[in-house]
Amino acid sequence: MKLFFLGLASILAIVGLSGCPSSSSNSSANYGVVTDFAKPCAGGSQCESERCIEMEGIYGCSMYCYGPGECQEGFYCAFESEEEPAEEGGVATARGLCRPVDTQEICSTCSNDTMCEVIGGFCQTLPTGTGHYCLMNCELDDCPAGFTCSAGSDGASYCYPDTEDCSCNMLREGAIRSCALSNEYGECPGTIQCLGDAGWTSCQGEMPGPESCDGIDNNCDGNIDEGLLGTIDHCSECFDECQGSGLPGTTPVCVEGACALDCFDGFYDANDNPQDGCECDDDTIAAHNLTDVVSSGIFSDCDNVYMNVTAALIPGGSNHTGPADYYKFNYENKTFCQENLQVKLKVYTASKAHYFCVSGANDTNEANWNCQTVNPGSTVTIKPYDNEGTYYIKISLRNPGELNCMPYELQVVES
Ligand SMILES: [Ca+2]
Ligand SMILES: [Ca+2]
Ligand SMILES: [Ca+2]
Ligand SMILES: [Ca+2]
Repeated sequence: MKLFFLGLASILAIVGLSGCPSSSSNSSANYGVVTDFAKPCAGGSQCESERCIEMEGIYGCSMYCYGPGECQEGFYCAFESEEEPAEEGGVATARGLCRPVDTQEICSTCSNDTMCEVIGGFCQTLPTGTGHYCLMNCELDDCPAGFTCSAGSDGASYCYPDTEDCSCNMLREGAIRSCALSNEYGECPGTIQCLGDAGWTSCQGEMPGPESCDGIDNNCDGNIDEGLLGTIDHCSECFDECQGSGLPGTTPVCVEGACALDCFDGFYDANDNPQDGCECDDDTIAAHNLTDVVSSGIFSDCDNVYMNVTAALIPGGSNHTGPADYYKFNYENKTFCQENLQVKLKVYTASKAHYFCVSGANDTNEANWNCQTVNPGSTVTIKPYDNEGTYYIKISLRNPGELNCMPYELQVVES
């Protein structure tokens, strides 16, 4: 056992440093049972034991002790460095002072013994580790649950935590610390909890996972459903899947949280319904400009050859109207027949208004052409002058933005 030969004056000086005035050393101290234990005090002179010590935030009168069980609940017999003077011829008796089993102070970090004074402890290292902690001395009393009395490197006996960890032991049960759970997907915060004698738990919490559309930040990068929400699989919300994938001429897109169709050239969402994609594809019968137009034939007067187009159309989507259709034909006035050249456009009732233009002979200036609106359910006939030459026809949708996938009927006749 290590003995401490500090004089009483030194002890009182330490008490004085901690704010408790020292008493005069008149040796009238009561070394036995006192009646004022834990009574608040301002100095040792107010205590029967002449010892006024810190007890969990206040100063109270303490008492001397000599072994286990002598101190009240919540206190223990902390070894004192001074021994009671021996009777004449007798042996000095090891003596302690009842000090609080202060769970905040036990196992707290320290750099010197003075920092351990509240529990009358000593600043020691643990058998494992390099930190210094306030440990109770167990020369005179038992260690609290979860602590075992064993000899330190200096030969004195100290209460070591069974967990060999001052941060978690029976006195720290329930303590919580933060930790991190990480894997290839990221790093999520978690907590570890002190289970008392069983030590710290492993890090508890959600493991990072691949981001899935669920309103949760699965990979803990601070963003919810990133890379998923706003795509065609999760457009306005999770699992709001945009229609049209795999349909001909159709690419579904999600634009600012709304599904839309990106139609290939020549394809149109003419029913404004993404379920069937860009279901309307334009015909290849007519040209889409004057340069590309191919002659539909040479007609002579009174030859009874009719141009009759029934499968061509001007497709129309809500924001994507098909191009105009152009035709041309040649007219020869051979026999001075009395018939009149006529160009007719019929628009079905279920279709939309069309715009219908026919040129004069050899007139490629569209501004000169004779144009008429053809409303649904009607037929408009344009009679160009019967001069010989090349005639042009242009057909378009009257009102861009109207939906249409209905063919028109175009005829060149004489009558
Ligand atoms: Ca995330
Ligand atoms: Ca998510
Ligand atoms: Ca459609
Ligand atoms: Ca067309």
